[in-house]
Amino acid sequence: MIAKVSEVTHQQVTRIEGSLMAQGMRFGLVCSRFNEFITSSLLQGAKDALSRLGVANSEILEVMVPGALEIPQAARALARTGYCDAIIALGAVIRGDTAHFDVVVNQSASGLSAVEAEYAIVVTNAILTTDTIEQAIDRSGAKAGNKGYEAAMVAVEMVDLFRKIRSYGKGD
Ligand code: INI
Repeated sequence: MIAKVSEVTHQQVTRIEGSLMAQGMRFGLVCSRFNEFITSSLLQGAKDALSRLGVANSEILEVMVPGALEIPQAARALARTGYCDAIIALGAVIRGDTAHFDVVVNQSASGLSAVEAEYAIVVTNAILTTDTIEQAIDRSGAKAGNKGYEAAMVAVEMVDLFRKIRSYGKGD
């Protein structure tokens, strides 16, 4: 006889999700000085988020670089040290300012992805790419939130998620 659907029991699918528990995590903040009036707010936002989540200043390394193009270079050097669980990239590329906007945007993003892939480390990207200064202001703490704050929150969640996923591995 075919069982009625109501009689069939299914094991629940296991869902894994990162939480915002930042205990035992260390972070690298890599921030560019170009458009510093924007990037300083992103940096402050990232530090505020980590502080809210209980991360002590002693667990944070803040690395300053000239421009967004240098962010992946410093991120790579930092990843190589093995010091941190996550790197948070903070910068501002504004189209109005630069003829090589596309170069800076593409190289900074692809450079960060390469670091993430090569070192299997969490890298979150709060390098703003905007058409105008107003848009950059909006995304660094005005109308559209603070992308530095968000990137730090995402970094904590992803480190925790990777730890949980790793716990399903075979230990090799
Ligand atoms: N760097 C930025 O972070 N934002 C910009 O908007 C920008 N503009 O406008 O050119 C910029 N340029 C500098 C670049 O990141 C490098 O520092 C420079 O090319 C030296 O390598």
